[in-house]
Amino acid sequence: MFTFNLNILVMKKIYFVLYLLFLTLIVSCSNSKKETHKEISIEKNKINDTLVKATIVTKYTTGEKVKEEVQVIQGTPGEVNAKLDSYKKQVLQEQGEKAHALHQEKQSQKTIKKVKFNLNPKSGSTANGMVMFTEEDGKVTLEAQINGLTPGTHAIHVHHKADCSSDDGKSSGGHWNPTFAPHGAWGSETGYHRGDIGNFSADETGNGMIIFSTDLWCIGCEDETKNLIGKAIIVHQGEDDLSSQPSGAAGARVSCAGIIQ
Ligand SMILES: [Cu+2]
Ligand SMILES: [Zn+2]
Repeated sequence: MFTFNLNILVMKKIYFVLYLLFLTLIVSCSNSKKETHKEISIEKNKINDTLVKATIVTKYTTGEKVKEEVQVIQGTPGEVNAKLDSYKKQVLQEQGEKAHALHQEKQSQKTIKKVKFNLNPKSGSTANGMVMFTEEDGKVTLEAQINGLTPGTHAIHVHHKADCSSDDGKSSGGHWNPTFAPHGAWGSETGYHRGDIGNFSADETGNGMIIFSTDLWCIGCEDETKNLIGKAIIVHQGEDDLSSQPSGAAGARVSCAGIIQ
């Protein structure tokens, strides 16, 4: 009965062409078969504004050639609506999945470098702990946890050589200073060593920690003014006064770790 009604009505065809903007995404991520866009033409019954036919044209470029895929959805108004809706949902879902996959790919391309090692007691101390360097997006973050210290302020630096063999830690050399700057507070206008991390404090139980980030370091890169590998971390008994040359008068070296991969 309903089909009959549709046939006798004077139908005016209205075509809508929907350019789905998000489809440009496909162009950027598919390989040889490139989908340029989709066009959806909708034929409507003028009187009660219901859908009777929908035509989906998908255009592809394969090299120089442009190809079309035509899909016609026909049926009772309810059927066309339902099919078109589910088709739109499917397209949206596919786009979402593609965008997600692209995002995941980018994420996995981002490399995070990490080195982690133990700090060992020196100069007759009990100071030990863990040091971790993480490089991400051109920035290196140092996280150090030190236990067995005397309560109060302690200096921590990057020293020249990954050699903790001597009992006093002096085998690690002086402060790492690839730019031949004076010793100082990190960021100081008058200059500072690339190893001048500074000070941190240990609580009354002798535990301390420090987190420090900079883009002036790297883990294993070519630039020797930035590369931490082959250097050492030294924790001192005393505080770095951030001015005394050549190393801030921080006293004995109580813990040492070689920065190796
Ligand atoms: Cu030092
Ligand atoms: Zn220094």
